[in-house]
Amino acid sequence: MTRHAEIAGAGFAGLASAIALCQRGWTARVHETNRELRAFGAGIFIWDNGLHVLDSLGAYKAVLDGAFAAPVYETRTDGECKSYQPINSPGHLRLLTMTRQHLYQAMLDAARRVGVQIETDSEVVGAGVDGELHLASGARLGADLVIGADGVRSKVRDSLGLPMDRHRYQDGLVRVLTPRGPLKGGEWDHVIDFWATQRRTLRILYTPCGEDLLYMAMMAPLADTQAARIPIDADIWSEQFPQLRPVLETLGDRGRYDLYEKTVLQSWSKGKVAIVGDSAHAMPPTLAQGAGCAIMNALGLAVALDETDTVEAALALWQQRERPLTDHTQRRAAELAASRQLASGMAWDDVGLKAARHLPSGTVAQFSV
Ligand code: FAD
Ligand code: 5PR
Repeated sequence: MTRHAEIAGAGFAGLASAIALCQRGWTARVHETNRELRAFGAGIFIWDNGLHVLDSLGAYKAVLDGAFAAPVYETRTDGECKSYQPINSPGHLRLLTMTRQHLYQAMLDAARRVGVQIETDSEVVGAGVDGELHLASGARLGADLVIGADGVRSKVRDSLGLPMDRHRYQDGLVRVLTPRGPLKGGEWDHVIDFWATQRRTLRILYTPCGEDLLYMAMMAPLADTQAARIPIDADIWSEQFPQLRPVLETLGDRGRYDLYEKTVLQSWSKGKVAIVGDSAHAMPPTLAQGAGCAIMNALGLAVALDETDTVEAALALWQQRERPLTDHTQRRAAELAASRQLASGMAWDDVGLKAARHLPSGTVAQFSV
């Protein structure tokens, strides 16, 4: 008997879940509330662990083709080098940067190849623990497994009344993509985490995403209404980061500000419903592992379903096996967000890199290409 999953949300978690299930003989239908399938205009970092998952999902080759592999990740605070980490060379961790749309398209293509069904303009309002997905249209869809991959404001999660802690932080990021302009070659091919702590604390995570595109994650406290504003005030930011003025002046009204937040669920499942990705474990982006953990756990869920006789047993095994690493990563990301310790080059220790070094369930050490 073919088993069937109904999935809320065609983000990274929903697509990864659907692909991994279809690869294992399930059918899967994903419901996306938006009319169009696309990711918003920012960049994203994917560490080794996430790359392994993408390989297992059949999306790695397409991701590699068009992603950027910076040779170095630096932290510079008030002009002083705080860390200088080689990446992407033999003996070092891999950390690719790309646009969200690039990653998303590679996953969408992989999903279509394995027969994932995607319904756009299909809003989910909740779920039933016996395996039902509830749509805004009134439809109730039965399934062997329901997955809530509907992001940080998950309606599936909330409809189940799963106990949850939510935390918001003082800082957030304006994220923006822009042409690299004159900032190319040499040090401008590095990822550079620029911090300025004099007068006001601001930060720009300067991230090449390819030959021509630059991603900037611009951190400002929510309370700094001048810096957290869109359109970006090129003068305020250039005063702290004069080297970046040529690109800061090109931003126009682009960018989106999101506050750091964290949600911790008591359980990632109830009955035949699993909660995957940000809906289960949103975390501050300080370790760049939100999507990495989301797709690891999506794959891990399909692996657990393969190893057990019932969905309930699989959900228990899945959480027991996968949750400790995500909890660890979320805790460390939260500490870094609250303390601003990244300004002293603090992320590159065994604690911070534990997820990046992990070989996820359902993956093999050797990449296929
Ligand atoms: P989402 O990406 O939020 O997807 C949820 C999907 O569900 C969306 O398509 C949404 O439209 C849909 N949806 C929502 N509600 C409904 C509904 N009711 N019915 C139907 N569909 C619905 N992670 C990294 O790994 N690396 C990074 O560099 C990184 N940088 C980040 C920077 C910032 C500032 C932030 C805030 C996060 C960052 N992350 C990063 C985290 C990463 O973006 C998230 O962890 C990841 O997007 C989670 O994927 P998801 O599929 O769980 O949720
Ligand atoms: N580090 C990385 C990152 O992508 C972000 C942060 C830290 C690699 C956000 O994009 O602190 O926000 C951060």
